[in-house]
Amino acid sequence: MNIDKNQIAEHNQRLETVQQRRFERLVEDLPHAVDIVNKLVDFQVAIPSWALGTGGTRFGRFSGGGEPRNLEEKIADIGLLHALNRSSGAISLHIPWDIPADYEAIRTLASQHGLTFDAMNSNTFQDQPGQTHSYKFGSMQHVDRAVRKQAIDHNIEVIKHGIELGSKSLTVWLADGSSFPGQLNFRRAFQNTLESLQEVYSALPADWKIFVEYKAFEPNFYSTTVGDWGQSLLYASKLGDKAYTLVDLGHHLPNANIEQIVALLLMEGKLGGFHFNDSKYGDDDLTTGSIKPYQLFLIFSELVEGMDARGMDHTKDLGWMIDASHNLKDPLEDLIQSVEAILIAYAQALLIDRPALREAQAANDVTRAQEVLQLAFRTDVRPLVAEARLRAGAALDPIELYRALNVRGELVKERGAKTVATGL
Ligand code: RM4
Ligand code: MN
Ligand code: MN
Repeated sequence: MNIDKNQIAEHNQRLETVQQRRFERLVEDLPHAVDIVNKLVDFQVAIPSWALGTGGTRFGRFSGGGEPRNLEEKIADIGLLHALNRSSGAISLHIPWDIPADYEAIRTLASQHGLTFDAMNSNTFQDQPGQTHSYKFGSMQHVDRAVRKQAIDHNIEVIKHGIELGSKSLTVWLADGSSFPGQLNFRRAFQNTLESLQEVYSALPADWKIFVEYKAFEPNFYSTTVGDWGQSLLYASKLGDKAYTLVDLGHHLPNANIEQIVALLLMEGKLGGFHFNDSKYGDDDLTTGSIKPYQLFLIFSELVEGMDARGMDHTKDLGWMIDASHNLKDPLEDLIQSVEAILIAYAQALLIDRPALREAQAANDVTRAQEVLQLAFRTDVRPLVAEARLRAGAALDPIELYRALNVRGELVKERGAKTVATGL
């Protein structure tokens, strides 16, 4: 199925008067509103190929039907999303779930939908059919050099697929760790992992980045070999200039101050990428902004402040990606909501009166500092985000249009009710 420009135009026509009124009212109080809208138009968030099917839990999986059966259909789904919001212009692939059979055809298909290829993801957390060595006891950390070598070779193969597609980065998330005290020698595990990553690093093209993603626990529950931002930063620093830390919002211990982590990584020039999602407990992979929108805003506040302090380009200098996959909502509706939440938090962060905040901080005026932040957070910026969509040729209300066009119903008709996308 395709969504054409006329369908979007008709939908927008119906909602435009109300939007105009809301936008104009907001502009009266916000002199920089148009600058913010322009920044929102430019901001793109990559969609992970594995978020297009209904995510399972370890207790079950309830497919909503019409799930993409192959890479082509995953691209088509993100194409629909991008047509609706014009903010999802990239796809992030996971290998071997998404090995392209024909690079040229896949590149063409993606560009027809206005999509580029964001970070490539390797997978050494599952054993694949026919694989020589098992990753049961880890991959890059493994005590056996042959297993490590297999994991290294896999990552190099992922880079090769990425080169063919025009990707510029590799994200490495390792499930490596231990579940029982005594199982691992921590130093040995770290050294093995570092050496393995070094071999992968030396296969990176000059204009590529490698993102080292950390996670506090799961699937291992006693130790994780890239367990937190400190460990990730150690690896990234030892690897070199092309290596960065990747922050996945769901990968921290409860109540971690993620905004502070982000600020310091940016200060060190070592924040590379971001996986957005939300969570109550662990790596819940819930819709971004659904549980802790204030935290998301505070994170964006540090992102904007830290990027501006280094003169970074908001759209290009960090890898922005959603990493969510849960089991209740229609995945496309979930992604529309996540992208919207990200743009709202970004817009609110852009609204913060920075000079006033700096002044309050310098004067130890704690009350005022909170007022400045919360004034931005409590501003309803949805008309700005909607305006950005309108100007970019997207739908004013993407979920409404998605439902009005019965996109899921059409996908079920095309693909069947029992299709299961590759992924978790
Ligand atoms: C992990 C991590 C990775 C993702 C896998 C599927 O928890 O978030 O980024 O590639 O899940
Ligand atoms: Mn992730
Ligand atoms: Mn995760």
